[in-house]
Amino acid sequence: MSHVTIIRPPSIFSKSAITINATPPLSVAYLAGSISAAGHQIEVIDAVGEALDQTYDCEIYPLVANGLRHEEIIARIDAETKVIGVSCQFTSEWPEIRKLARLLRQNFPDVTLVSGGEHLTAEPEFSLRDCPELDFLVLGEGEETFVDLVGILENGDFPSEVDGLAYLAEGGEIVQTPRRQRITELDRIPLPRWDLVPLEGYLAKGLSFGVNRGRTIPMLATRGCPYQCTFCSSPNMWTTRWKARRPDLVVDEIESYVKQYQVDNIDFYDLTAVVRKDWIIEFAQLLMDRELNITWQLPSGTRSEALDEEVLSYLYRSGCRNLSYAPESGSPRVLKKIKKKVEPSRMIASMRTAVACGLNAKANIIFGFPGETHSDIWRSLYFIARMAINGVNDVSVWTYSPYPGTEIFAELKQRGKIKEFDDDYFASLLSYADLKNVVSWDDNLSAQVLKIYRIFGLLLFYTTSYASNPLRFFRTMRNLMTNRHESRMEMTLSIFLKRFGRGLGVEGAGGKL
Ligand code: B12
Ligand code: SF4
Repeated sequence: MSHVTIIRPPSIFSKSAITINATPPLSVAYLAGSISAAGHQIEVIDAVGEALDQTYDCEIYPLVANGLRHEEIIARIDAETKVIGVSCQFTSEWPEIRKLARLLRQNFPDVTLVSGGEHLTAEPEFSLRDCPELDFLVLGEGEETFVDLVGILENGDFPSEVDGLAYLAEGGEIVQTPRRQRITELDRIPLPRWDLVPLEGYLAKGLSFGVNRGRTIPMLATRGCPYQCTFCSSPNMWTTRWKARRPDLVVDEIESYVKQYQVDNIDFYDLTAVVRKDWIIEFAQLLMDRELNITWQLPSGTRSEALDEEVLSYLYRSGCRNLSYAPESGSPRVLKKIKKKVEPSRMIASMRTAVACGLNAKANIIFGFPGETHSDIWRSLYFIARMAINGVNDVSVWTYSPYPGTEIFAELKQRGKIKEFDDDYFASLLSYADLKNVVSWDDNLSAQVLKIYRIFGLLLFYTTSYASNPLRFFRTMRNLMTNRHESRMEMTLSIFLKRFGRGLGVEGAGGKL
C-alpha cells in the first residue's frame, strides 16, 4: 500500500475576468476513487476548495490566483507520502504549476512527482524540459495509468512498460510510452471520492459551472466526443471515441448524492453528452421514475443533432433546466474551416424548441478564429440577433485562444505566430473572458476591433432579447431580488452587483454569490 497525495492547484484568472468559476474538482475526485479502490492510502488537497475566499496576485504573470498559497499546500502534505500527483487541467495554469512542482521537489526530495491533465497531454516534451522536477506525466485519461504507475513504483520497479506515460530519461531524452487505450467499460471506473474533497463549501455557496440552482455536484455520464473541431483539444486528449455509462448507474449515482449531500442540482461536465437519442431518453425516463426532485444542467456546450422535440421534452420533464449549445460561429465559412459540423438554422430550430419546452438555452460564440473576416463576424452577429429573437436566454461571446493539442494551435506554430511558450502566451489564454485585455490571433482583426465586436455582440443579444420579451426584464428583477438565478445573465449581474457593492475588488469564488 502506497501513500499518495493528489493536489488540485489554485485556480488562475485574469484581474478583469467577468466570472470566477470555482467548481468541485471532478478529475481529482475520480483519480482518488481509483487510487483508493486499488488499495492505496490517498489524500486530496483541493487548493481551491480549502480557501474559496482567498485570492492573491501571481508572481510570475499579471494574473490572480484563487485558493491556498503554495506554502499552505506544502504545509498540508503528509510526511509519509510517497507519490504526489498534481493536476494540470488548464494551459494557463502551467507557470504556477511549474513553480509549485519546484517547491514540492525542494520540500520532498524523495517523493515521486507526477502530473497529468489536458495541458500535459498536449505538450509533454515542453513540460518535462520546462519542469524537470516532474518525474512522470500521465497522458490522456488518467485513472488506469496512475494506478499502474503507483503499483509499479511501490514494488520498486521502473514503469517503462506502463502505457500512457512520459518522462525524462537519464540521458536527457524524452521517453513516451504508447498512449493507453481509452477505458471502454466506463461502469467499471470507481466513483469519485467526494468525501476527500472539501465539498460542503462549494455546495453551500451553490458554486457551479452552470447556473446557480442550489447545492450542485458535477458528474460525468459519458466520456469523449466523436467530433474533431480544429480549435478543441478533445480529439488529442480523449481520441474520438464516445462512450456512455449505463443510464441506471448514472441515476443511482445521482440518488446517492441526493441522500448523502442533499444536492439540488447536477452539472454534467460531459464533452458531448447527447449523442445517442435512445440513451438520453432512457436516462431521462429512469430519472423521472425515481422522483428525486432535482434539476440538472448541461453547461459544457452541446451539439443539437439529437436534440429534437421528443428529446427536449424528456429533458425538461426529467429536471433539466439549462442547456448550453455550442454553435461557435454563425458563418458557414468559419464553421467549415473549424470543422464544426453544425448547421446554424437547424441549431436555431432546436434552440427554439428547447425554449418552448421550458428550458433555458445558452449559446457559445467565439470571435477571432485565425482567418476570420469582418464579414464572418457580421454573420455571427446576425446569428446572435436571430438567437435572441428566437428566445435563447443567454449568449457567451468569447475571443479565440489557441490551446495546445489542437489543429489550429499547430498551424499557428508552424506559421510562426506562436513562437515559443513564454509566460505572456500563458497569460494571454485567459483573455478569452476578459472585457479589457483582448488578444487577437487573427491577421484580419486587431485586438481592439475584436474587443468592440465582442461587447457589441453581447449588447446586441441582450437588448434584442429583453426588447423582444419584456416579461424577461421583470423575471430578472425578481430573481435578482430573491437571489435565484435561471440564466447566466442573472448570475453574472448578481456577481457584478455584489462586487460593485464591495468596491469592485476581485474576490475569491467564495464571495461569488
Ligand atoms: C468543467 C470544465 C470547466 C469548469 C470547471 C473546471 C474544473 N475546475 O474542474 C470551468 C467552468 C471552471 C472551466 C473553465 C474554463 N475552461 Co474548462 N473545461 C471543463 C471540462 C468540460 C470538464 C473538466 C472535467 O472535469 N473533466 C472530467 C475529468 C475526469 O477529466 P480531466 O479533468 O481531463 O481529468 C482526467 C485526465 O486529465 C487526468 N488527470 C487530470 N489531472 C491529473 C492529475 C494527475 C496526477 C494524473 C495522474 C492524471 C490527471 O486524469 C483524469 C481522469 O481521467 C473540460 C473538458 C473535458 N471534458 O475534460 C474543459 C476544459 C478543461 N476547459 C478548457 C478551457 C479552455 C476552459 C476555459 C479557458 C474557458 C473556455 N474558453 O472554454 C476556462 C478556464 C478557467 C481557468 N480559470 O483557467 C479546456 C482546457 C484546454 C487547455 N489546454 O487549457 C478544456 C479541456 C475544454 C476543451 N477541450 O477545450 N472549465
Ligand atoms: S468542440 Fe465540442 S464537438 Fe468539437 S471536438 Fe470539442 S468537444 Fe467535440
